[in-house]
Amino acid sequence: AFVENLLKHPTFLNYEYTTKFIDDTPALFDFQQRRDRATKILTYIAEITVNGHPETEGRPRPAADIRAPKPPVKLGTPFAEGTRQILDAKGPQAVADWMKAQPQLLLTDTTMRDGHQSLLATRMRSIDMIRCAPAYASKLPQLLSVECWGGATFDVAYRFLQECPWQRLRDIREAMPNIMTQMLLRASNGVGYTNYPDNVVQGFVKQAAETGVDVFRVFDSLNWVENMRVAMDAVIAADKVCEGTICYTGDIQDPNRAKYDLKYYVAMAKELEAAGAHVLGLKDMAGLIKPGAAKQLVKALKEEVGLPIHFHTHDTAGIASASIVAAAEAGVDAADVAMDSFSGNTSQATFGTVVAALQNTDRDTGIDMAAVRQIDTYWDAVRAQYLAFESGLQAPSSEVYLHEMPGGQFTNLKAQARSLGLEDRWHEVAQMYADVNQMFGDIVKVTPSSKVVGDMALMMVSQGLSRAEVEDPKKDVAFPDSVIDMMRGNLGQPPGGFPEAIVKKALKDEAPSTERPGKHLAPADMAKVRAELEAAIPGVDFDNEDLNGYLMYPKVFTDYAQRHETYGPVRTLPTPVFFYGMEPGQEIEAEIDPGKSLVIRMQAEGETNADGEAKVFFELNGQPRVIRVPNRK
Ligand code: BTN
Ligand code: 3PY
Ligand code: ZN
Repeated sequence: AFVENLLKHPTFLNYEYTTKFIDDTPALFDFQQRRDRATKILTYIAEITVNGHPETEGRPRPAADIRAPKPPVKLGTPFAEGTRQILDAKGPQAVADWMKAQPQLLLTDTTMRDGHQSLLATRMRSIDMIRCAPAYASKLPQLLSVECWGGATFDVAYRFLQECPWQRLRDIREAMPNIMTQMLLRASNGVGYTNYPDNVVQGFVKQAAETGVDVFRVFDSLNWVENMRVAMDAVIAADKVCEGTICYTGDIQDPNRAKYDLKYYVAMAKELEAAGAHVLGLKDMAGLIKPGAAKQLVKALKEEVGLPIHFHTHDTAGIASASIVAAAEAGVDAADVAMDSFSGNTSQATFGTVVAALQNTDRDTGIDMAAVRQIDTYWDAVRAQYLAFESGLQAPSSEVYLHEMPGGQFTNLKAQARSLGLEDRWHEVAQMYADVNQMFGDIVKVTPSSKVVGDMALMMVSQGLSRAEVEDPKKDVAFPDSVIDMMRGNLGQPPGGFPEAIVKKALKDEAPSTERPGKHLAPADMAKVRAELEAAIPGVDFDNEDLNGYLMYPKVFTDYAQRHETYGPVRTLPTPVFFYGMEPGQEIEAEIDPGKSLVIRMQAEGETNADGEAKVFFELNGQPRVIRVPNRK
């Protein structure tokens, strides 16, 4: 059961011992280890109780009496077979054939990835996902997939949530064994912001497939198929579903936006089909597609390519459900939705609404609305715990047709603008983002290219620079590093290349490369990288998942591993405790060892002594414990 596995992962075990010590003193070791972990977790709670969590400081705080999220079913509830069994028994091509043979619109639930990425700055913790996974298995076995991994979640898990993303994946997989798990992979950019060597991308895909990803939605941030092949081939080699994906930008119905017209998308779809995709992804990351365009595009793609089509859009302008219904009428095979309380605005269309809209039509999803409501009741309570990460966006915004920011970036860029003191000038940032896009030649804007456009726009607004000034060959402009990197060709090539003048302005006399970036990157020397990691954090055995985390994000990973030495497995703490610590008299249970829970009661916060140390009094399984932490307030 997942409860027992919650801490089985070496990331949580290996940090605590040296192998020799176990061999010599097994019984003592068990006891020591448990005691050690308890002390670490109490240290974390004491630290947060006294000093607060840096991430929630100064942000709105949930009321003390919010409803605790209660999972709709227990682990072990029976479930029907689903898409996962098709994949395991017959392989990815059989999944694609099955998709095309279904009359109903198939659905993917994105709550655990894009939903919270787009609404809560990706801050949802694993425990809140894992607890709901059995409900998906038993109540929604007809789902095509559950998107629960990749995109920004990988980095945020280590960086801000102090958790191992691989363990999250393993636990979700185990608690939901009948529905395919799905991840978002930025092709050669992995789950990062830069182009990685081919062997790093290959190794990452292999590990993700082993740990539990079934469907890989592979896209390139400039729509360059050439730069998608390494990742796509690795997915195909792992016998998992390769969803080769088109990023949608512009407007196929607008004759003034001819760069990204119907012909362009059909040609790219054919390239992806030829590259071996099992499924064609249509990823409208900003929510720009309009219902009429969705209908026209899906119809053309269905006529011109043989792949099942999986449609992803965002509700930023409030029109995503209408676009999905239009796409369904045109024969799209599957669409992405988020559970109601994690839907709308910059997130996906609303699950229950799409189900209801198609009831009693020939695309009826067959999904039980009562199941949707039960699962949504859980998510609604989860969302309330993350009030600190709400973006403040109150309503849909047609301004997206101007700036074209991806749903996942929108809230992030707003927060960045706020931290630069530009919150009141948001509309200028939005307009500048559109201007920068044109200056760069009208490119696809999705991670990481969207971050480059965002960096440039923020720089220009904060320094009061206009597009004309930046383009003026006589004016000296200090470009952000990310812009210089993209102009060098390090993210690959957009259709038609970057405008020569802006490349020259950014690179001065340096010549850009127009070849696939991975072609020139030396393969990572895995033995050397492992040695480097082990030197950075001595005394720990790192497994292949850890190594892959380090390869994507060296500093983020080592910081995470170092904090893990101090705080232990904080992933098992309830979310309010993780972000706010405990109140005197409060009691919680936290699993500290496979199958072993601790009862932690916070008694009181004592006085801070002359050395600036605060004492926090706990009861741990009924035994008094005092933890001292520096009081930084
Ligand atoms: C995180 O890094 O945000 C997750 C958990 C670790 C936070 C602790 S709280 C005290 C100390 N100060 C920080 O900025 N991080 C750690
Ligand atoms: C990501 O790459 O994280 C995205 O969500 C792109 O839409
Ligand atoms: Zn998205």
